[in-house]
Amino acid sequence: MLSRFSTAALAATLSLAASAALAGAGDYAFDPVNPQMKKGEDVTLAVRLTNKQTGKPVPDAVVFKTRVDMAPDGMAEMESPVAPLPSKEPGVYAFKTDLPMAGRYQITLSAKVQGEPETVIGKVIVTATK
Ligand SMILES: [Cu+2]
Repeated sequence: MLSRFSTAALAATLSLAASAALAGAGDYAFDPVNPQMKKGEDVTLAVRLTNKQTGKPVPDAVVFKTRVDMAPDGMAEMESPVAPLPSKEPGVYAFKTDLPMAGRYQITLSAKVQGEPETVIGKVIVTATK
């Protein structure tokens, strides 16, 4: 039978295990390099992937799915084509896309990070200006 103390210790152990399991994809954040940019065709959109625990950029991630649309302004159906561009800086991932009208665009990214079994999913918002 468990004493009150060992029950507490067990609970603590279980919650540690749970947070260790959760410490994964949520440890990474995508942020726009330029949160605001001019609208246009064939614009370069760059996002930075950071490890929130260390504050360091995360290089060599494989971004395998990217979607750009105007969901933040109620135009989720307004999707732009996206093509990857070579990275100029470790931890920065660049894409060629179209921002045809002024307003807010959401970039949804799915990435595989070295040593992280979970898929890292990021949503980044940039504003296109006239
Ligand atoms: Cu639109």
